[in-house]
Amino acid sequence: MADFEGMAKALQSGKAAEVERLVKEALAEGMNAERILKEGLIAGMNVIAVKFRNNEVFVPEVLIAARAMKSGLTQLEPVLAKAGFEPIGKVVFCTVKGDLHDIGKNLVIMMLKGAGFEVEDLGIDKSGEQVVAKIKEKGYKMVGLSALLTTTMPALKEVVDAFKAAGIRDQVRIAIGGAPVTQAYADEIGADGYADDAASAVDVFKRFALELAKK
Ligand code: B1M
Repeated sequence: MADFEGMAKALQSGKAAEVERLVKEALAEGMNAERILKEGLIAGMNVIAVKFRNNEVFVPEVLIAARAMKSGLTQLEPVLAKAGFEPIGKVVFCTVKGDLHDIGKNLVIMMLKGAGFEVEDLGIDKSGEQVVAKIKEKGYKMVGLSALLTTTMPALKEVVDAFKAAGIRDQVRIAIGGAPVTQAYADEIGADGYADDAASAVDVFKRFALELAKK
């Protein structure tokens, strides 16, 4: 029987090799990959997300847990792809034009992946046109944007405006975040959501997924 609890605990402690071993063992004994993902890896990451929100763990612990999650995901991905596993949502994420900060973005992306989202990471310094092009190419409907500088906050609006200019603003949900960003700013520029940390970002994208499923 697969050791889901052991997997979740090893992930929380950042024991990447242990997670990899337990996932491999579970697959070898024929355990369903989706169950391993949900009951082992995502379950472990959810605990970290809650602790992070409550200031019980901090950025280094989250990054170490995320690395352990990645080692498990690497084992699962080929099996999940073959089985046609449907993520709960698909997101294009980047840091906006002029901004090179990516630690927070990477953390949010790791949490999103940990929660079962598929994320296309466009990287840093990306314009509205680049985000629109990627959304069109992939057919995704959710966008996450990070800005860490007051001087690059206007670039968040430029992405929202690029979707308007492309005539597809109503087809996508856009969430923004980053240290200087606020809910008031999100409202001002017409973004659909704002999150002040990685755990809240997961909640925002879960809300988006529900809204889009109803459309
Ligand atoms: Co820069 N930098 N930096 N920096 N840097 C800040 C942001 C700054 C506040 C430092 C300071 O002066 N006190 C300041 C900005 C001031 C301002 O605009 N108000 C600043 C500055 C001025 C600069 C430069 C201009 C410095 C210079 O060259 N003169 C320059 C700009 C470069 C550029 O981007 N064009 C610069 C450069 C750099 C480094 C390259 C050296 C490095 C970045 C390395 C990297 O990211 N790979 C760096 C760093 C490390 C910082 C600080 C120290 C740390 C940022 C960080 O990673 N925090 C930062 C000071 C600080 O924040 N205390 C600072 C940890 C991270 C986990 O938090 O990114 O906030 P954060 O992400 C959080 C939330 O904000 C949220 O979730 C994350 C997890 O909880 N979140 C989202 C983030 N994105 C989200 C998106 C979402 C949702 C939530 O979407 C839905």
